[in-house]
Order: sequence, then structure tokens, then C-alpha cells
Amino acid sequence: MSEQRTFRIGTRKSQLAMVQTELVCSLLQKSYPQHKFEIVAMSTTGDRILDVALSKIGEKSLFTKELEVALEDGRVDFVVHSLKDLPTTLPEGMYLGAVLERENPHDAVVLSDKFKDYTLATLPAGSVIGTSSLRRVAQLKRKYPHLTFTDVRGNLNTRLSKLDDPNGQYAAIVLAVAGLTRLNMTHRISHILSPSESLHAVSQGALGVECRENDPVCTDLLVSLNHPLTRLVCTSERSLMRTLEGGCSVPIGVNSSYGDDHVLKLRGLVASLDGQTVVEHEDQISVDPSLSLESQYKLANDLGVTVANKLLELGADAILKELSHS
Ligand code: DPM
Repeated sequence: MSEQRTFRIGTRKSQLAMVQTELVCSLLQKSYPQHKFEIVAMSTTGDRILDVALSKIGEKSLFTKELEVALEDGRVDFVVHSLKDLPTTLPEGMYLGAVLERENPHDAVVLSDKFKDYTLATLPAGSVIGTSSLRRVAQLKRKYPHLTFTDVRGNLNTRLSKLDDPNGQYAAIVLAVAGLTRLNMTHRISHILSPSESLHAVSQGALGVECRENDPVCTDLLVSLNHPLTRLVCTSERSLMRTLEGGCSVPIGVNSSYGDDHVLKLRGLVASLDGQTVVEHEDQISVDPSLSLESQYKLANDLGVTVANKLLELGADAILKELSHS
């Protein structure tokens, strides 16, 4: 490889973002010992506005915009994101150079100590569940109508300390398994939600590394981090979301898999905010592993479009229209 260079990796400052970026940094360092990799931590709008529900801030790139500006200006060479926070359409000139192997993509319930022997089904009526995810609220309200759902914002540690506060209001909070796992807090998980309780968010549990499209040195370096299987399933999920034009203000859940039979499956769900109206659809496509990765991703993209269009036909368009007026 070429002469020694220093590459800068942009990230948010939260503990989870830092852990994820340190992982990417050490993988790059291992693959390219001749180069130096430095982490540059920044705050984003989503980190600064803590008193407003995520879905009400009304901006799709809440956690990514400032990082992408730094990438564009050349202050950093790569940016590490939780792929679920990265909008499905990247700004002009930006490229998703790698998608890393996915962690468990599901949601987890963390019960407060007071209710540790309960489940969402057995918690007393009116128990307060903390989550700012419209997706989780819509799906869980439908399944567990006796519970009350309230926003909880802040980083993972803040949320857990709100749950642990003896004078706090929450009986439980719902978080991604992946975030808790990366912070070595799986012992806090009471139950992992099944797909029939909560379909996960698009790309939940996967990390994405963004770089400048016209930077061949960086795009080349990232190839070694890419996990083709994760990218295949996440491409279908992101394509579904892009076709529905949904961001974090729309309750969209998915589930996807690619098996030994070479069949890529994608299930999608769109729900109204109160969980009363739900449309769901699943479809599949055969993806020959001897095709080029680009051709495989193209097929995954097509599957996302197909499932999204079917969802729209089944009534998702009416749900989305109603949401855009609320
Ligand atoms: C997005 C959502 C949430 C984050 C909405 C959703 C959850 C907000 C909340 C788009 N981004 O999931 O329906 O819990 O109130 C976020 C987390 C992770 C990445 C934390 C979490 C870690 C897991 C991962 C916040 N972004 O979901 O518990 O890497 O997927």
C-alpha cells in the first residue's frame, strides 16, 4: 500500500458512538498497520436537543448532519454511524463505504427492579413504559393496550438511570439489544421482544461507515470492513424505507433474512401512531451468491421497493398521509 497517512474518523460523543467508532478504528488499524487512525468526536443536533421527542424535531439527519459537513469539509475522512440513524438517501457526494456485521437486531425490555418478575403482558394496568420510538409505541400499544407509553430521551446511561431512580415513573424501558450489547450491559435485558411483538427498525444493530464518494483511497480502505450478508439484508430494509419516504417520525418495522437456500426475505410493517391500523407484508427474492456483490445489492434493493409498494397498496399510503398532517 501507499505511503503512511493519518486518517480521521468522525463520530458523535455519546458513549455508544465512541465504543462503535473505537471498534471501527481498531479494525482499520489492524488491517492497515502502516497508517494512523484518529477519532474526532462531535456533538450533533440530536445530542443537543434533549427535551423534545425525537419524532417532533422533524429532521431526518438529526444525528448525522454535523458529521457529514465535517466529512465534506475534509475535517474527517470517515464517519461511523449506527446505520439506523443514517438517512436512506445520502447527501450528494457521500458514499456508504462499509456496513459492518450486524449485532442482534431486536428490541429489548429492561424492567425496573420493582417489577423484575413481570413481563409486558403481566405488568399492572397503567404501568409507564419509556421509549421515544414511535415504532415501538405503535406495535406495543396494539399488543399490550393496558400499558402507558412515555418519551424517554438521553443516552443509554441516562435512560437506565431514569429507570433506576426509585422516585422515577418508569416500570420499564425499551431499547435496542445491540446498543446494550456493545456497552456490555446485556445483564440489564429482562426480555428480548419477538418479531410478533415488535419488528425492529430498519438497519437496527448494524454500523455504517460513510466516506466521500470521490475519495478512492478511503473507499478502498473500507472494503475490508464490509460484511456482505449484513449489507445485503440492510440494503433491502433501507430500500423499503426510502420507497416509503419514512424517517424516525414514521412507525415502520422490518425483519429480514438470507438463508442457505439463497432466498432473501423481507417483512415490513407500517402502523398508525395509536397502533390501531397496521399493514404488514412479506416477500422474497432468490439471490444467487455467485453474482457480483453489486448485482446482489441491486436485487435486495428491488425487493425493498416491491415490499414497500405492496404496503402502500395495502393502506400504508393512507397511514403515511395522516402522519404527515399530525
Ligand atoms: C432511531 C430510533 C431510536 C434511535 C427509532 C426506532 C430509538 C429511540 C428511543 C432511528 N434511532 O428505533 O424506532 O429508543 O427512544 C439509537 C439506538 C441505537 C442506534 C438506541 C436504541 C443503538 C442500536 C443500533 C436511537 N440509534 O434504539 O435503543 O445500533 O441499532
